[in-house]
Formats: sequence, structure tokens, C-alpha cells
Amino acid sequence: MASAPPTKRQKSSKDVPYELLYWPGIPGRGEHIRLALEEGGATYTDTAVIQGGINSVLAQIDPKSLGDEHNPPTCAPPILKHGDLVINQTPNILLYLGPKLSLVPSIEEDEDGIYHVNQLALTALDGLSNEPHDCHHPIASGLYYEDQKVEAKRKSEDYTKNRLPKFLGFFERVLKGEASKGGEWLYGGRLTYADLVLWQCVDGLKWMFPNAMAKLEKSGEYDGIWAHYERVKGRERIKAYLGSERRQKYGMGIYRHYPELDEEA
Ligand SMILES: N[C@@H](CCC(=O)N[C@@H](CS)C(=O)NCC(=O)O)C(=O)O
Repeated sequence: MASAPPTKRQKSSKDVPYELLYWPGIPGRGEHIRLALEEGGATYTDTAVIQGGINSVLAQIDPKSLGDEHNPPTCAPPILKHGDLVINQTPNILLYLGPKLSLVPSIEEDEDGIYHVNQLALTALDGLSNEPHDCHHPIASGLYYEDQKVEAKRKSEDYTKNRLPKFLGFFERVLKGEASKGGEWLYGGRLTYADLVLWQCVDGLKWMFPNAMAKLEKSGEYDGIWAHYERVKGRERIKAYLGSERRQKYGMGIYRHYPELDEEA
């Protein structure tokens, strides 16, 4: 017997509220999604602030979960629900939200612009989010920091001396490049989600490595980055969000402040 044709998933309009599923208690990778939703003026719920919301996260990543007719199971948060769509992977969610929240150039304006924005966001996540995470967990995510302190120190020394300046230098070049259209924003003369990702990474690194970041600031080599940081922070919606209870404090997430991993003052 022929199987029934697959039912088509209903596309969610941009008026359908978004649902962010992420661990409560830390900004973490969920913060990239929150900043996009906040800057885009979206209506959303966040499991971090809902009593018992963590159960929705656990249900999604439960090893017994097989997803559903339209959605494969998700491996780890952040997870975005929009209508009956369920997706994960931070940059994938941003790629979905970008056009809906006007955080990428429109197709009419710049047909391939979204790939440049995504490329910049992926680069920031590589060097300024994933690598900092590996500074305190260089051997295994499943082990305690205390079980890998020696390696963490070596990794952090290399990171603050070589990798961090390399990636900040890269974004300084991006801001100086012609495609930034003036150097205020990373791409195309307007704020995109790549600017929000870079901002969150720089903010997390200021918390994690205050001495190393202060030295880099004093060097005068990355002035475009610090000006960009203040520019994003001063956006009306971002400023309101950062001053609200929805913005969580750094703790035991990606950006952790272990003074022994930072440079000397
Ligand atoms: N590449 C994924 C990484 C997702 C990820 O590692 N999520 C963390 C929280 S920030 C997690 O809960 N991981 C559980 C695990 O890896 O077992 C992304 O960017 O979303």
C-alpha cells in the first residue's frame, strides 16, 4: 500500500511569537538569539524566565526524543520554536531570524548579503566564543575545570597572546574594509545580526579576561572594535534589554572569569 503523501508544514508568519529554549541562569549561546529577538522587536518567550521552563529544554534533548513529522530531534540548546518549526544550532537560528527581523540586508538590496553576514557571525563564534569556552575546558566538556586546570592555563595563555588579538584584528579589518560601507557596522552600512554576535562575544571576553582585554584596548590597535561595542550597546532596544531583568549575569557558562587564566594586570 502506498504511504500517504507527507503533509506540508505550515510556514509561520512573522506575527507568530517565538519561543527560545535555553538553560536558565547563564546568558550562554542563548544570548545571541535573545539579542536578535530584542533588537528585532520580536515577541518571544524564554524558558530561562519561565518557572519550570527547563523541562521544555530537557524534553527536546531527551535521548528518547525522535522529533516529529517535520522536525528532526535537536541535540543541544539554544533551540528556537516558531509555530510548528523547531530548529537548533546558534548560527542556523540566526540565519532563520535574520530576514524575519530585518537583521540582514533584504534580497532586493543585496542578494548575497546574508552569506556575508553569516560568514562574519560564524567567524566571531569560532574565535571569540568556541575558543574561549575551550580555554577553561581544553580537554573535555564533561570534566570539571578543576580536572584540567594545567591545560586550561596553557590554552588561555596562547589564546590571550595569539588567538584573541588575531580575531580582534580580523574584525578591525572588517570594519576598515570597503564592504562595511563606512566602518560603523560590520557589513553594508547597517546593523546586522553579525554586529550583535560580535558585541556579545566582546562583552563576554571583557568579563572573562578583563586584564588581557584592557591591555588590548590600551594598545590602540583595535579602536574600531571598542567604538563598535559602544555603538551596539547604545542601540535603544539593546540598551533597554541590558538594563532589564531579562539580561542574565555571567556565571558558569561559556565566558567564565577564573583570575588565574587571565593575564597579569
Ligand atoms: N554548535 C552548537 C553548540 C550547542 C551547545 O554546545 N550548547 C550547549 C549550551 S551553550 C549545551 O547545552 N551543550 C550540551 C552538550 O554539548 O552536550 C550551537 O552553536 O548552538
